[in-house]
Amino acid sequence: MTAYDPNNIFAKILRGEIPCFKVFEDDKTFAFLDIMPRAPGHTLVIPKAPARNILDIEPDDLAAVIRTAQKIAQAGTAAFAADGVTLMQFSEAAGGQEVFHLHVHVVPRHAGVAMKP
Ligand code: DGP
Repeated sequence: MTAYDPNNIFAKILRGEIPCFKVFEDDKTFAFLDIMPRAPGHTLVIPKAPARNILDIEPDDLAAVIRTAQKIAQAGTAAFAADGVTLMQFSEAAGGQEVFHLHVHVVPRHAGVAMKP
C-alpha cells in the first residue's frame, strides 16, 4: 500500500493550514463538516494519528474514531431531528476513497429522503 502522505487535505486541516467547520475534538480525534454534504449535518471523523485508511490504522486509534463517530451520530441525529444515520468509510481508490487520511462519514438521515450522490 502507498505510504501516508502528510500533505493530504485532512492533515492540513488538522494542522490548521486549511479552514474547516469544527464539530468536535479530543486528544485522539477531530470532527468537522464535509465540504460536499450528502445531507445536512454530514460530518467527517478523523484520527489525529497519521493513518491512510482502515487498512493502515492502529486498533486503538480506530477505536477512538468509532467512539467519536458514535458521539457525532447521536448528537447529529438529535440536532437535525433525523430519523436515522448512515456511517461510511472508504479505503483506497478502489474502495471509493478520495482523501487519503482515514475518515468516517456520519450522515444524519430522514425517512424517505435519499442521500445525495
Ligand atoms: P472520500 O475520500 O471519498 O471518503 O470522501 C472525501 C470527502 O471529503 C468528500 O465527501 C468531500 C470531503 N472533502 C474534500 N476536501 C475537503 C475539504 O477541503 N474540506 C472539507 N471539510 N471536506 C472536504
